[in-house]
Amino acid sequence: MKSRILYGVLLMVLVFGLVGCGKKSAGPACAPNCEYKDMVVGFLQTGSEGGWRAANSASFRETADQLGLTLKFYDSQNDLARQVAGFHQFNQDPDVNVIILAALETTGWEEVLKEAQAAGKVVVLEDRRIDASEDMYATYIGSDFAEEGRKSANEMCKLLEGMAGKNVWELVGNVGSSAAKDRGQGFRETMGACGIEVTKSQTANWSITEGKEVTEAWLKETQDVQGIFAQNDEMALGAIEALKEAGLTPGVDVKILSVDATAGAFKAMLAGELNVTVECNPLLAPQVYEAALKALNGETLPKWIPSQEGVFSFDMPNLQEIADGRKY
Ligand code: GYE
Repeated sequence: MKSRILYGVLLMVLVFGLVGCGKKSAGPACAPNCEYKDMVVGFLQTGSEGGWRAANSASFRETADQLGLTLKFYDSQNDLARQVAGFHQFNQDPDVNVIILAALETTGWEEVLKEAQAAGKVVVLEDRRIDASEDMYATYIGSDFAEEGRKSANEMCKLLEGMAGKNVWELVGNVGSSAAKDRGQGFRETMGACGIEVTKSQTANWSITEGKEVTEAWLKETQDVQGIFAQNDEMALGAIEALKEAGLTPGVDVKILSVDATAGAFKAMLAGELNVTVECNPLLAPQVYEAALKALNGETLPKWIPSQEGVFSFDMPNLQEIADGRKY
């Protein structure tokens, strides 16, 4: 008798288990043999805030043409509400089977992610990570921003070696973004190794203009600063302008380090005004589209595929040659 009850229970678990696993909508008709030509991608880009972003957008546009997939490009104009609205729009679009998100901020995505899952859309995160359950997206492809912060602190320690004071000013990106949060965290984890103190820190929203304005205001308060850590190249270029207008020599009187390694940073390093730039690779589209196609065909992916990056300094002997060979 007991064995019959156990058998019945096991059978019910199996039946409800199979039915229950149908929570997600069925995949696309082409699966498991989808090709790039079958992909219709809704791409939610942050905006167009600087050189890194321009290179990132170009990577997605050019690679879409090369692979023959359909790209629906949505410019969120650096407005979070607009980016969420765009996500809703792609969830309602019957043609879109893949959504790629470069999230302006880490929070606020639960509703649209659930909507996408119910609609059977593949979601891939590029560039920026988000605070959401890993089962709500196929994978995240982007840099280890905390490692970029640690690299920045290590390089700043080298730049300030032997100096009595080690006061550093930090120009922060969009405060809600994973890039800003993690770079700041990584820098603070490592700066103590050489006695660096972050004496001023404020957002300049990734921009040249705000980088200059914030640095100008700080210089009116004090000139007791030995280094500036700018979380992207554009803010460093703004700080360089402010230092020059205050009669200081950037790269000499005040050491300057930034992140991204865009063309603007190489130009400033070649002029001796920027000391170091930590690379952050924007050319992510080939990896992202490949991962999206695998997910469309039902493959399970690692939840993070980190990009590989280097460090460049103004005193590298072949800096001009490196600059001439770069794509952005
Ligand atoms: O550093 C900055 C851009 O998310 C890594 O966003 C990207 C950052 C990059 O605005 O220049």
